[in-house]
Amino acid sequence: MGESSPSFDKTPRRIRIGAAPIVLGVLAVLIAILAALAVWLNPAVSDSAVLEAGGVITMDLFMERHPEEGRFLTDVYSIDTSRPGIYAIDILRDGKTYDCSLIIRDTAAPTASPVHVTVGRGRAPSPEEFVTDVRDVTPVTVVFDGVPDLTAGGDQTVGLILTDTSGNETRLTATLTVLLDSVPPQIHGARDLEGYAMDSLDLTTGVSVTDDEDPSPTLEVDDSGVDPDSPGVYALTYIARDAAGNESRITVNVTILERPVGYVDPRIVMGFAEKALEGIVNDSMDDMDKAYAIYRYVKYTVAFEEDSHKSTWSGAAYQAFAAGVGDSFVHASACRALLTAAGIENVDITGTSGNHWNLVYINGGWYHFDATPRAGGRDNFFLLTDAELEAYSSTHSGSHRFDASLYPDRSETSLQDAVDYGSTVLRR
Ligand SMILES: [Ca+2]
Ligand SMILES: [Ca+2]
Repeated sequence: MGESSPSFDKTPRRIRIGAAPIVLGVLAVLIAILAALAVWLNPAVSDSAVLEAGGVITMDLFMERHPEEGRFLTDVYSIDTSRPGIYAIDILRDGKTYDCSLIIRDTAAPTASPVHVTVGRGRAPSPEEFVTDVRDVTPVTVVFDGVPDLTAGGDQTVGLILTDTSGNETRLTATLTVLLDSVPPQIHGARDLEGYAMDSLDLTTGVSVTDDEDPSPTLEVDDSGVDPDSPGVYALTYIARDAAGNESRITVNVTILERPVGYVDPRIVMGFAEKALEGIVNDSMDDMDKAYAIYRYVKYTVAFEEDSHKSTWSGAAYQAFAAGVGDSFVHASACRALLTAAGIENVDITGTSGNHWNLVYINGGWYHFDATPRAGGRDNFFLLTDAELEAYSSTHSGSHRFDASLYPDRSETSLQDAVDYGSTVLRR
């Protein structure tokens, strides 16, 4: 039995010699499969990639290794990456073309800042009014999260939902203030206006607005229908609004006049008047002192001559300041400029004989004021009552008769005790 051992030993040796190439072949196949599997699991070019909306398409989305070796055959710059979707992209690498897909996803929710909204009764605000600075790569819709209560006055919190086209949501809150004021504001002092072509019209002096609730209602002037350079009659509208949105309107006529020959811009005249005032009044004077200084200034520096620019008061006043001579219209117009510059209310008055002088408001009443010098210079007309003026007028051919109904009511209290016409100052 022991002799049979050698033949027993040879048999497995033959088997081992013959099996070696098979094992190697199997290993080679296995390696090849593993290699193919590795390439399949981790290809040189991925057949799909994902990009967040708004991003930039780059080769490394498709190739982990050596993206510089790839080239886009598709014009990727023509793809709007703000639009989610699946896009076909061809890539060339190592002479081979790969058909790939780019998936653009929007996973970022919108961002925005809340806005405090104030409305009056009866106006329903839109949800969009409550947000500003809305950001997202896709369009965003805004809706209320619950309906605001427009019947409740005061502040309330309003919920808002912002949604992008991919369904990403952002919720935020804002404050809504509802004003229950329903009374429109009142406009005061609106009146018809008149001016000369090419001048800037002062549209708001003397016009004011008040409201029952709003401490600072707005005043708007709609002068879009006024052509200030062309003579004509135009409509101008004052529009007042309170915070609750209540509105009131007053429309007035603006008459633009042709500039007469020799027309002088009133602002030029007021410039002369302010300069003259500097030399004759000071802060220690009251209105009556100032009026007296103006009276004497015009009476003694503007000589009398039967000549004036009759067309406009500003032209006549200009003649007084520039030429220092003129008739009663020139004197009264110079007084108007000086009194106005001094802040003293005054009104032009024209007598039935064509004589001109002023009414001034002093010590709570209106008085006659006529600084036109008369022959001899002895006649004086500083703050006269109707009776005092008539005493002169009746003995001088009715020089100062006038239609009393056209002017403010005059005071009947004489101020003449204060006046010494020989003195440069009043008795006080
Ligand atoms: Ca988004
Ligand atoms: Ca109101």
